[in-house]
Amino acid sequence: MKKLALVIAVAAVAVAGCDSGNDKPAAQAPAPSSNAEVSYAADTNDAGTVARAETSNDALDAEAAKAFLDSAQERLETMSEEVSHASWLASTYINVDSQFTEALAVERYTALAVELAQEAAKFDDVDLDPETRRMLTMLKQGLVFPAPNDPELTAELAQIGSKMQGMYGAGKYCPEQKTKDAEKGKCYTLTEMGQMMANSRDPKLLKDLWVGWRKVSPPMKPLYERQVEIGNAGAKELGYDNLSVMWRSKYDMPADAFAADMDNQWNKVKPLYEALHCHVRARLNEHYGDDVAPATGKIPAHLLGNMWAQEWGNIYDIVKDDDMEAPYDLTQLVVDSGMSEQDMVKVGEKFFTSLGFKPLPETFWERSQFVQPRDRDVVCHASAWNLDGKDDIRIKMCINKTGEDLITVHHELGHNFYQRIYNHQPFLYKEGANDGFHEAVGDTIALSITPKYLKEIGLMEEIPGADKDLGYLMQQALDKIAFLPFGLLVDKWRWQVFNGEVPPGDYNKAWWKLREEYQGIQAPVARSEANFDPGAKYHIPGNTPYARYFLARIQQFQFHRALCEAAGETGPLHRCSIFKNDAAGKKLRNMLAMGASKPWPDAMEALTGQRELDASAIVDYFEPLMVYLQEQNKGRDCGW
Ligand code: X8Z
Ligand code: ZN
Repeated sequence: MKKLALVIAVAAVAVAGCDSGNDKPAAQAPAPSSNAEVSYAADTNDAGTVARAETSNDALDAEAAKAFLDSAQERLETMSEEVSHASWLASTYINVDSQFTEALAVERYTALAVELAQEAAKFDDVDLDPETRRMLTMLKQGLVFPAPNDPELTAELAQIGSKMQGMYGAGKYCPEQKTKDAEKGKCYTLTEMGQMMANSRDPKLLKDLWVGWRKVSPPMKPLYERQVEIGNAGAKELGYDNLSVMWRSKYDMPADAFAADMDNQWNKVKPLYEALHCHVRARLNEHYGDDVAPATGKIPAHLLGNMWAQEWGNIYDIVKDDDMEAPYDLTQLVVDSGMSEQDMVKVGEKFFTSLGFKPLPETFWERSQFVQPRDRDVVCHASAWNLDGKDDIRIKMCINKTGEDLITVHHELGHNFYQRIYNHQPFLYKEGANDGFHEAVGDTIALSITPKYLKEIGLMEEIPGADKDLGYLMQQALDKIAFLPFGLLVDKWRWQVFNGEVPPGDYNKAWWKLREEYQGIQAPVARSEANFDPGAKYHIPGNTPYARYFLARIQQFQFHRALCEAAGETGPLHRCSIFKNDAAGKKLRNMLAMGASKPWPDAMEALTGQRELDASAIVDYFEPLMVYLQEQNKGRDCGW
């Protein structure tokens, strides 16, 4: 998700109008939990006044911590609502005024959040109950890019954020050559270029668009460099070695253990990726020939149907066997049904309400952005927002009538339904169990968009036979499996940048090293440090951490498996749909309502019975495809 980057960038989620707690004196705060009281009682006898004073100080500190948290949450809640509205404007009307307003709001919010985070650190040595300790820790970790305690740097950081976001959102490319599919003199938005990357099979145009879009980012490089510098200084003031450590510390385990778990999960799914890569490369070679798509080595990044080569579902037609008919073409179904962009969102809403979620509020329909406005620049990258921490939920998209966007609609709605179902939690817990959970909800639902489901909602007439399953799995793998190394490497790059391992002079080189190593792809033209290719991916200028998407790809299959079990489905996982299933709905709703109130393994356990990430679910789901790929790859020289 991108819960508005800037709110993500500064803290939890936007909320408003909490009831009380601000100036509550410590004595009126809720009673501190056991620790302080027990030790007070135990120490009163002969230790006399000293012990009494010490323990009562402890008790006072515990109470002070709670009072502080009450007040901090109320202040953040109020101010985050202000930031949300300013950021919504800046994302839906990109101009100097909206950017100015947003930067000012972010600056104020960041200053407050930093002040409170530093205040929270004063309780580090106080003996506190686990709940209070957890909240204080979350308060310290709430910022994505903390500023140091310096008004000028805080303002500079906020301005850089708004500026880069605006540069990305307003980015366009105007081809210099006329080609079959592109006109000379016309300027294309990223959304339009994305469609052309998906549908064109003209390698010349694909390369031109690939190179052209990346002209948006070199001017961002000095800004990014500075942003990292200031953010690192902010992280240090909060007690972290650097931003890399801070970013990796948000998963209820030590930072290095988190990075190790990511690698561990990757190693489990890597054979699947390597098999897919090998097969796709062979098919591209058959389609384009040696000059454009060599049979060995790394795949040229412009041929995979996506601007970043992160999901490959758009080249299904090139990859499939002649007789590998997919059970459906989702884009065709959307187009044939004649549905509008808003209807696509209604389809998504219906799935959630079938699981017992409350329908979306009227304001959602009034305030969301579904289509790209014709007369102004907006940030088209899909996102889901909760502006007031209650019911002012919205999505912001530039929807195309495609299967890909129907899935993205479900993804975004997953964020909104999650945000709404935990909106009774205190401010600091109005978050996903971790950010991977947030990204996984809508995707989990979308795994239930099976032929059986599509027939049930009237989009398909017949449920195809099992002979179409392989085509379905191939389509799914081209998106889900192809994404995994990309999901992993984006933050590997940022972590190296943050901890200084990669200096600014090597930004682009390090990016391509990771792209080549993990994805086995390569740039279609020579790159240098005059380019800043990471900046051409939304989440870099948008400051949205990316490890969450990798986690979500693993988790969503775990969630899907558990929900299908709850629904009593016994067939293959790829044929299971939980549409209208009460038991599955209840399980999902209960877990989501926890928000971030418990460490994520508790939430995972509530839904799946497991306390850990488990890649076996995704591996099992694709097992029949893996058998097919291994057969196909016999005699091929796989790897890169
Ligand atoms: O950014 C997104 C969502 C919004 S949170 C559309 N995604 C990542 C991306 O587009 O790069 C979803 C999949 C990965
Ligand atoms: Zn998302």
